[in-house]
This record gives sequence, structure tokens and C-alpha cells, in this order.
Amino acid sequence: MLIKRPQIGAISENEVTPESIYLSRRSVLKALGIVAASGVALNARGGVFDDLLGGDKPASEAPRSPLPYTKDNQTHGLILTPENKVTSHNNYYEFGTDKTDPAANSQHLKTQPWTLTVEGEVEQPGTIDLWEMIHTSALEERIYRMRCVEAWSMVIPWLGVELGSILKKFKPTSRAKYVAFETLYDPEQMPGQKSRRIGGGIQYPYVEGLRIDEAMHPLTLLSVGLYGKTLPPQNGAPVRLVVPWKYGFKGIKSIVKIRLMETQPPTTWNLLAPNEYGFYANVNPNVDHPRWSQASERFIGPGGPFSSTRQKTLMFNGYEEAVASLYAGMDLRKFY
Ligand SMILES: Nc1nc2c(c(=O)[nH]1)N[C@H]1C(S)=C(S)[C@@H](COP(=O)(O)O)O[C@H]1N2
Ligand SMILES: [Mo]
Repeated sequence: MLIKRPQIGAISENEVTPESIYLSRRSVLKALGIVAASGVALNARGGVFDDLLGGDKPASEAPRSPLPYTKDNQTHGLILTPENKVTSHNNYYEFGTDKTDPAANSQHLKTQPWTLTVEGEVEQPGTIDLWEMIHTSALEERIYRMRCVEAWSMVIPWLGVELGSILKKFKPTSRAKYVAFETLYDPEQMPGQKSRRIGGGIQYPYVEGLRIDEAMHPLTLLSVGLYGKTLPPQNGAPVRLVVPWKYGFKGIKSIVKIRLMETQPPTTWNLLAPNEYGFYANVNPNVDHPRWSQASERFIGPGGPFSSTRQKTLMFNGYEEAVASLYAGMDLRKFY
């Protein structure tokens, strides 16, 4: 079996605190000699808690424009994570590995103009002028749960278009079995790509992938905004992927290239630690991460800057009815 049970001395489920979850993910990087131990304990802003939850106030913000969109009427009673938390507690290692680093370090990212290339197994490869797409598409709001593999979660009102509707325009061939995505590679703008210490030692550009049926699923969103406005840089401006039934790391940010492929593409976290992060990365409370439980999560919702609620993690992050059929007959412990 590929998934390891926690070993003696490892944290058990009921001992899991926000700090230990965070530190345990960082420890992969530490074991690889990438993150200095001293950097874990405290940061300049006053410690691990600040780091974990993000600042309460957003850092100096790049301008965001309001966008027209159709409201999501299927919120299923979800409580939204406040906008200031969505935009101040982030993972975007190109701008640093602490939760507050992306908001602090990404505000000057140049997002205009922006070209998205679509190539590979398509009859009509080409490019998308991203801002033209934003201004000419019927944008939808989608209120989705977001579950990070580190066992924290949010509920975010995204704006975007179904990825499938975009891909169809390029006419995928019958050989298109997978879709690969790539983030901008620009070390001059992204300090984490210049320095292994800042960027956590992952390989850049950040790459991700989906099976073609996952990419075509109506829940899969190419997102260009949140909370009614364009995306802030720290959340992946100007365009990122949102796949709500998968762990957050599948949601690749600031995408410049989409390639349809016959074979399964490599993915960033899987390249770094293949026994811990799989290609599928479907949210699954029954398949633990080798070093921590995935049965529950810390929901970052309304309330003070340090408040969060422990809740059960749902199969496929609550989207089981919509997506379980994609994995019929698959061993989800093997294909984690
Ligand atoms: N290019 C890039 N995309 C990325 C990441 C990253 O480090 N680089 N982090 C991923 C992880 S681990 C998560 S949980 C989500 C976080 O998205 P958010 O900051 O908008 O909540 O982005 C994902 N996309
Ligand atoms: Mo994540």
C-alpha cells in the first residue's frame, strides 16, 4: 500500500493543531535542506500564528476592477470566508512559503497584457488574449469549498468560465487524454523562482494537470476573479484553475500555457514528494496524508483573525454526487 500509516512518534489525529500541520508540511522542505529550521519558528511579523492565518488586513493591494457576472444561486448554505482572509492567507510559493508572503510580495506582478497559449492535441492551437476573454465572456460566480492538503479550508466566491467551454474552442483531438497547465516563469518578478530558499525548492515553472474528463467537467473553472472583482496577484491573477473536489495545490495560478496531451503530465508537488502528493489529489477523508490525517479540516471563516472551526472533511470535498462517477472502479488509495 502506498499510503503510510502514521508511525510511532508521529502526530495523531486528535493532537493535530494548526501549527503542527503547517510545520509538518514544511518539514518535507526541511528534510530536503531547503527551509532553514530557524525560519519555521518565527517570522519577522511575529510568529507562526500570524504566518498561519494570514494578516487580518490585506497587504498593499494591486488595483482590482469590478467585473459583471451571473450570481451563483446554489450556495447550499455555505458560509463564506471573508475576502480579507481569502486574500491574505495564501499558498503561492513563487512569492515565498509563508502564508502572508504572497500578499506581501506579489503586488507588482505585471498581469496586463496576458496571453494564454493552448497547444498540443488540438486541431486549432492558438492563443487567448486574456483580458479580451475577460471582457467578452459571460462570467459566472461559483461559490466553492476550497480544501488545502494542509487541512485548512475556505469557501470562496470565484468568478470565471467553465474550462471545458474554452478547451472546446480549440477542438481537442481524439488523442487528448490529459490537460497540462503551466504558471508564468519570470524569476525577475517571482523571487521564489530565483532563490530556492524563498521558493521552497520546488521546480519552476509550477505545473499541474488533469485528466481530460476532469478538465471538461462542468465544475472545473478557469477563474479570473473573486468577490466580484479581478483576482488579486496573490490568488493567481489574472487567471487560475479551480477544481473544487481536489486539494488546493491542483489550482495552479497565473497560467500562461495549456497543453492537451496523450500521456499524463508531470505535476509539481508530485515531482517533489511522490509518496505524499499524487496526480489525482481528490479530497478524501478516508485516505490520510502519510504524515497527518485528512479526516477533518480547520475552516477559516468569519470571526477574529485567529478564529477557525474544526469540521469533518467531506468525500470529494462535498462534490461526491457530481464527480464520483469519474472514478468508478478506481482504487482511490492507489490513485491518491
Ligand atoms: N503557481 C502556483 N500555484 C499554486 C500554488 C503555488 O505555490 N504556485 N499553491 C497551490 C496551493 S498549495 C493552494 S492551497 C492554492 C491556494 O490558493 P489561494 O491562495 O488562492 O487560496 O493555490 C495553489 N496554486
Ligand atoms: Mo495547498
